[in-house]
Amino acid sequence: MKILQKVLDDCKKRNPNEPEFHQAVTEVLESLEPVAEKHPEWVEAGIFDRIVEPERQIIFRVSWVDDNNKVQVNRGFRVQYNSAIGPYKGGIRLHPSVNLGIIKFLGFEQIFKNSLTGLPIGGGKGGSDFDPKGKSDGEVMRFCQSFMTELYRHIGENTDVPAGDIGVGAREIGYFYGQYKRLKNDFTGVLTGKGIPWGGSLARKEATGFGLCYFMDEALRDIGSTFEGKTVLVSGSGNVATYAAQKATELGAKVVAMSDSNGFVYDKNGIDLAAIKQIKEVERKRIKEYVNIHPEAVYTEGCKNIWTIPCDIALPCATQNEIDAESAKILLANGCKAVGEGANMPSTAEAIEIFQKSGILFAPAKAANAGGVATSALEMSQNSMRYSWTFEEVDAKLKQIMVNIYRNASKAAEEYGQKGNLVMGANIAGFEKVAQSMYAQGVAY
Ligand code: NDP
Ligand code: 2IT
Repeated sequence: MKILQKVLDDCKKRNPNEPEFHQAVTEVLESLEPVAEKHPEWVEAGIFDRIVEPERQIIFRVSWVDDNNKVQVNRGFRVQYNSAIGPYKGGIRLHPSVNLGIIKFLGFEQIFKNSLTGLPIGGGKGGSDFDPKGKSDGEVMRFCQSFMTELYRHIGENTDVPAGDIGVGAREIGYFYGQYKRLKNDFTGVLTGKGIPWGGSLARKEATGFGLCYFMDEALRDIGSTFEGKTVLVSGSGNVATYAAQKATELGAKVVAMSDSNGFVYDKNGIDLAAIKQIKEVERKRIKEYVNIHPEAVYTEGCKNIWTIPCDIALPCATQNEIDAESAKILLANGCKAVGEGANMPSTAEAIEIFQKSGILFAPAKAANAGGVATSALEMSQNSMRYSWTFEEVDAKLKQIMVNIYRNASKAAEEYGQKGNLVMGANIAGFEKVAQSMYAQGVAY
């Protein structure tokens, strides 16, 4: 890197001790070096310096009372990263590992992902170090209400529209929405992933996982392959993992393993998704319960070794940096031919390099998992129209969006002389529209 090295160095210096944020920014800036060469006017206008700095970062106390009447304190975050092409848009993550650096990496990625969808949404992300695991519904409700009691003043249907992420599903969105409406006395599309009776979009729940498979299907066809008859590993067993596994199965693949943060199950007959949904979605229990329903399946403690199972296609759908260099090498040695990232940044930089050098199909998160936020944007459109589309209508739009993202990322890679490099293609295609918009809108003096 020549032109953008200083941008990266300054960014790291200004944001110390945020390794995930540095990782995300490094990858994007490395991809954008040829764009900086081609567009000196963007360098001159400080587009690269500006895009790595969030427009606004909100950090707040979230205090709530647990079931034993004890006061608990968590920290809430909302990073409103970039609004050049639309209102800030991105999920809320509730997980004990959440800190400002994690929310910034996610918010930064979201800028480019949201741009790739072709829909008018800016980038943002939020969350808290609250751990929903083991909490009662009442405790989760009181936490969510307290979180929204501060957040409501910073968001709005034309300002910032949060949604779900790790630890935030239909239950949490319900509690957030109820509190927002109570405080604002306003029924608007301020959150997405809402329940269907109160403004949610059909197919939003399925969208990230389905979209990942639509993207992979299109990319596989380009290299003369399909999901048909393939053995697939899906890490995680939450929202993204469940519906990725369902669509991969519908497309003719056999999903043989899934995981949670404690371990993984291997079922050589193909994972029974009804059992997974019952255990994880309905009962909120651990994936190891699966072997009580299917005694022929094998449970292994520890989630990393899921990548040691031989497969044709790997779909990491749990969390960041879940595939390291060691796992990447094992996947390749076992014959893996394609990796599609459902989670955000699930492969380390070293793992990505290993996949790319091997020449297998590698589909990066910000392109491959954009179906969730794309369908969130479709939910916003339906809310604005006060109208709703059928499941089939939303699903068809989602499919077309994923095909377009694949084609645009492939085209950008080819234009810059890196055919097949979807990491670079996605970063460039996502960036260009945002850069044009920032350039046109000028700098505030
Ligand atoms: P869920 O909370 O529904 O599921 C997360 C799954 O990943 C669970 O199985 C969880 O296990 C596992 N997991 C979470 N953290 C860790 C960890 N530190 N180590 C190992 N396993 C872990 O979240 P989602 O399915 O919504 O999100 C999964 C990924 O997809 C995230 O990276 C998210 O950012 C990304 N994503 C989500 C979108 C969405 O629409 N929801 C859209 C695009 C990307 P356990 O049950 O034990 O906690
Ligand atoms: O990472 C993501 O794209 C999400 N968690 C979904 C964000 C959204 O606004 O639907």
